[in-house]
Amino acid sequence: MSTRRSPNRLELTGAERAEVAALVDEVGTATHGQHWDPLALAGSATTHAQRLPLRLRQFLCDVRENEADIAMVSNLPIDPGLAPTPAGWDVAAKTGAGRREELTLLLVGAGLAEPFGWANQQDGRVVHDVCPVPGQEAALTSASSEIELSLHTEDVYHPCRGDYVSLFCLRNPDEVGTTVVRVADLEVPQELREALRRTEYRFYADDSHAVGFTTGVGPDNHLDGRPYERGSVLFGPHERPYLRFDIDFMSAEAGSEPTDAIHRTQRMFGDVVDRVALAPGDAIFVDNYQVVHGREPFTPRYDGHDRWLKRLNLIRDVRRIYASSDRRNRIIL
Ligand SMILES: O=C(O)CCC(=O)C(=O)O
Ligand SMILES: [Fe+2]
Repeated sequence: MSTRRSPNRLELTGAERAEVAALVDEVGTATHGQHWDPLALAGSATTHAQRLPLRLRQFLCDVRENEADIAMVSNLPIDPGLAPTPAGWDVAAKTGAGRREELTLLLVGAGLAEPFGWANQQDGRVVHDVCPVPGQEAALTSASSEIELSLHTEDVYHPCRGDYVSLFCLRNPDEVGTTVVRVADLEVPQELREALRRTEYRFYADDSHAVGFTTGVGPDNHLDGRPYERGSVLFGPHERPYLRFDIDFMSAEAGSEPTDAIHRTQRMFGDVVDRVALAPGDAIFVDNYQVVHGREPFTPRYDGHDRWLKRLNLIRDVRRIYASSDRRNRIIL
């Protein structure tokens, strides 16, 4: 890992790692045996998480209470017989590649907040796979590789977007960096701050949700036809504001002050961007209200040894999802 400013970090001891591995195996066997049902597991993960090592639970509570913007847990268990990196999330879903690690992330994540998913993302899976996919090298999703994934708020368009996005690293042989910008590191001039608090920005569904809507073609109207929400870029407490941003999936009226503010903000990111090269066994918890994240470009291998992360979205109160729906389900439709 290399960072300009180190995040809150807890490195598990060998004994703690073994405790986590034993809990994962016990929960995996006791609750489901051969039948893999992460959605049901997500519903009981908070209870199971109470049996994680005490130091880990305290660390996660501290992160939550103090609104730490980035937190990292290292030395989590990885199965020595881990499957080759799959060629996409659908392959992982079919073959069960990295299931034990999915459960590890579910349990540790549930120590911080509540797991949830999206019906139109990775087929409604709760834990996602992030790996390079042949043919998607230049996509605007986490399946990309050869282009930079621009700094973004996860699921920027949605009022129930995660409070945290968590990424658990299973492989990262070329030490490819996850990029991060903390809102706390931005020195935003007063007039720009005011422009960013205006509420006329549009935030659109990104390409990972691109199911069930047709979009315009071409760089200028690729957002046409997508669901969007209006809102501000900066919001919340003045002394510690929250941020919502994704240059690829937001807009404001052409030629307006907000459009200028979007581009100024994107340029400011360049001055304070940091990188974290996750190593196997690292799980990072990125506060999706205080940090935008992305990824450096890399050359995919497609030989089973590629970079591979498991990803889990976490919300502080899953009832916000129930209340915005007519079903008691943690998968957002
Ligand atoms: O690959 C990464 O490091 C981050 C990808 C990403 O933005 C995501 O999975 O949400
Ligand atoms: Fe992301």
